[in-house]
Amino acid sequence: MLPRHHQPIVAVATAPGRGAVGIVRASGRDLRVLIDALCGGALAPRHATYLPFQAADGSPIDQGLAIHFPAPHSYTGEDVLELQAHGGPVVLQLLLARCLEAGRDIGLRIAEPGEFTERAFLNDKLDLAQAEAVADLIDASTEAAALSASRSLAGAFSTEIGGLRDRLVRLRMLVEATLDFPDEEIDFLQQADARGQIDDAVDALDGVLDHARQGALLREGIKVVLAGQPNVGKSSLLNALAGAELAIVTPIPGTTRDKVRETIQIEGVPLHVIDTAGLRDTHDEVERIGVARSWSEIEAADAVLFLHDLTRRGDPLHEAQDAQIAERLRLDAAGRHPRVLHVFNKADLAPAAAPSDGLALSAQTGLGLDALRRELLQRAGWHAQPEGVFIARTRHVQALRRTREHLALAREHLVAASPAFELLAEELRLAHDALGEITGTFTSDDLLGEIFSRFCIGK
Ligand SMILES: Nc1nc2c(ncn2[C@@H]2O[C@H](COP(=O)(O)OP(=O)(O)OP(=O)(O)O)[C@@H](O)[C@H]2O)c(=O)[nH]1
Ligand SMILES: [Mg+2]
Repeated sequence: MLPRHHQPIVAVATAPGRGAVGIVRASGRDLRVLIDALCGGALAPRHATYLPFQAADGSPIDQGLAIHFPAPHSYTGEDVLELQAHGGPVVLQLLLARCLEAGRDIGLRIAEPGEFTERAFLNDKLDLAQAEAVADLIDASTEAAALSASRSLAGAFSTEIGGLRDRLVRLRMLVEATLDFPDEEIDFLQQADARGQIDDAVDALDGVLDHARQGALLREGIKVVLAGQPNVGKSSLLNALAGAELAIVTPIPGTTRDKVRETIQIEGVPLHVIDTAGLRDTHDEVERIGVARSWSEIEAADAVLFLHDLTRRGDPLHEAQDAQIAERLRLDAAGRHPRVLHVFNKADLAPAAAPSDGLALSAQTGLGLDALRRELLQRAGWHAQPEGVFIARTRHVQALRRTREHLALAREHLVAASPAFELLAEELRLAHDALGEITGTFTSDDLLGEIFSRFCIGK
């Protein structure tokens, strides 16, 4: 623990602005001084007491509920005091200032973002994956994301990680024990079916990895860029997907100059859809900057919808320009690329011309939009029922992948013609460490700082 972890902290826990109730929360090893000063004496543990919050001269700042959660039975595991006052910004600032004044002698200071949850983590109230789920629950942009964050917070993800960890611990104990008996190493490991155990661990890990990927998708979504020549209907498609008139649509080619971004959800999976300026060579300075931005969005996209105008199919100029874009998108000879989906728009005007190598739709009538949504979900890699998913982050997926790599190397050492048992033991240790990063058993202070700094203040 760092010195700052020993200092008592205080913050307004409710969102800024006016509200029926506003909460000031303090946490520290011993908050008696603060409680006496503001509440006029000790409080019954975990009971709401209605009382005046006292200023230094004894006059009331506000009347409200005070609750004392004595350590260790609190959110942070420390002494926690919660003051529920009227939810006006000025009242809450007055209360906060009064707390700081009354707590000066015990070193009370304003909490940094996420510091309450960080303490809960440091005091083993939550593991790191659960602490992250707290932030994800607060930040959830869809119902499915919120419910899955709630499952992670309740420990669903941590339990799966715990199961994997137990397997690794058993394997490590087995291998380390054999290191003490060099002559019988091979027999010993064969008898215990070490290889079978590694294979089982990899299978179990793949299951968790799949769940975590789905959870990360639910939390982070994917970035979908609408690209194509001017006037093919990119902005119309964005508006149709979003169900709102977000981007300007006109029959004039080159309407969109800057990117327009909107997050939509399909079955609870957030898709960050970006409409871009139509791709063409132009002498217009503004449009040229727009086109450059389009390309940088395309490069950073998880999926690119390459739009074509069905009514202009066969038009040599249109086809030649599409071919130029295709080249820059690095499509193969058959016009394919894993990230690129061909979308043929304006199907309402050319119903017979729907090609087989993409989706035909009409941004104007909505024809074919459902098929596009299904295709996008599939491309995103979504195949779960949202009810069973727990939230996860890219960080978790990466740690699981690293665990898997070390297990694969461990297996290679085990099955080698002349097995290197020290290296096998080392790979298992590295696999164990990588797994521990998820729940925070092995996590650097830098990473912790990074994770908690993204929380809101007071949480
Ligand atoms: N009939 C029909 N017209 C469409 C459809 N989609 C778009 N349009 C029309 O095509 C024209 C261009 O649409 P936009 O959505 O502005 O096209 P864009 O690709 O964003 O064009 P730029 O911003 O210039 O690159 C407008 O007149 C739209 O009304 C469609 O599905 N059917
Ligand atoms: Mg446009």
